[in-house]
Amino acid sequence: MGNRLIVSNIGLLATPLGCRAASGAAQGQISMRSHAYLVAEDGVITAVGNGRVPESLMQGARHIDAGGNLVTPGLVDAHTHLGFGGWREHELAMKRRGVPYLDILAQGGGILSTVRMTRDASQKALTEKAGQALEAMLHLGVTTCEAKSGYGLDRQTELKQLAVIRELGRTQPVELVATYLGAHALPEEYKNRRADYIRLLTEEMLPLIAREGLAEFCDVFCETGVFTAAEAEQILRTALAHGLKAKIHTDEIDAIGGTELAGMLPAVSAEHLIAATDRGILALAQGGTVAVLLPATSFYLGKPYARARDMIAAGVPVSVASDYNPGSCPSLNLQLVMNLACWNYGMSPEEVLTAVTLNAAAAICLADRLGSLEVGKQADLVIWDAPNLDYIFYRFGQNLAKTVIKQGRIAAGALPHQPETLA
Ligand code: IZC
Ligand code: ZN
Repeated sequence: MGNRLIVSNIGLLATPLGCRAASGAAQGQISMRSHAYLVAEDGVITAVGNGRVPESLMQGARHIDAGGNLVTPGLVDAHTHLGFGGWREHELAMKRRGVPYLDILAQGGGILSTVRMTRDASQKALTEKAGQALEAMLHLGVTTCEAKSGYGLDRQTELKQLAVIRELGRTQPVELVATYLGAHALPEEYKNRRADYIRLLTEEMLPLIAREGLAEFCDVFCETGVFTAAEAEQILRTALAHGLKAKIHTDEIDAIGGTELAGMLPAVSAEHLIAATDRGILALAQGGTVAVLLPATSFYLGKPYARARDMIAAGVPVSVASDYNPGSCPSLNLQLVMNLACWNYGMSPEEVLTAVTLNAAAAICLADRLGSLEVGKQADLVIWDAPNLDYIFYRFGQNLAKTVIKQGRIAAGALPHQPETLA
């Protein structure tokens, strides 16, 4: 017999179902099973049932009593800038005076100040810092996380950032998916040589990263004063030709065509979308592109909230993610993000659950294995300190994840009840 885990006495097992992003009305249709149990063998779910666990299954199993609590899939954070040197609290006073995010960047601050600090940091220091962030995320219920580079911009530091992600993927429980974001800003040393920088990305970095398998996705910050939609298209088409998959930061501040590009390529996901137009939303629906919305960034930058309801109505699968980064969202708390999505996007708790599980998994092309609790999927789950799904949107502001299980093993948190292991 394999390595069997049984989670019994689940008050409510709430999960979306399927191996693809859920869109439209289906985003709010989740399976709610009362008095449930779940069985996993070698980290893969082999049974989900109701009532008492059959005695035959209990023999030799590791057993966790969920204490009548809510169980959901492990949370997936589909958009983070996980590894960076330093912080940017020195920008707080400027932000409070109303200096816009893009003005700070244009003055050589913002992303470019984090680039300087990341170039100066050792790989060891970056690994320790990002590792601490992942540990905090894990305790909040996050079992999988996308992580972007983009604070090196030069060859050496981008490779250092990707090496940090790779090392952490091997040494701590949160599963990581790496994204190359060399097109995050034009580095200062290329100030008057835009075309040269794009050539560095397309002719040197992307072929190298693809060849060495250092990232699965390529992302571009398509925004006023950063990269145009035409530049984003050139970079992302090159990435696709090398076998990477496409993501795009677009319509965070201004709508300059990146969302239409995302739907046309199509990109796997388009992220931010605060300023998305009707045409952009239609393009995402046509492309089957996942909208990754980042409400904590709207909160922190004092920006409007993305049009999540219009996107859902148009049939765009919506995910929500943290955007953890030192500039526009210094928080990694995905539970806070879930609450903001509920109250500021007008999404139902069921829609938000799908957004941070199945649709987030789809945004990183892992929905065949992650994002729902059903036979054949990986046993990544959270036992909450909550009796039902509404409760985690109601008791906002504190960590309600109690026990976090990654691939069939307890990765964080206390046991809800004393474990009752049968010999
Ligand atoms: O460091 O400001 N929007 N990239 C695009 C960011 C925010 C991260 C940052
Ligand atoms: Zn971002």
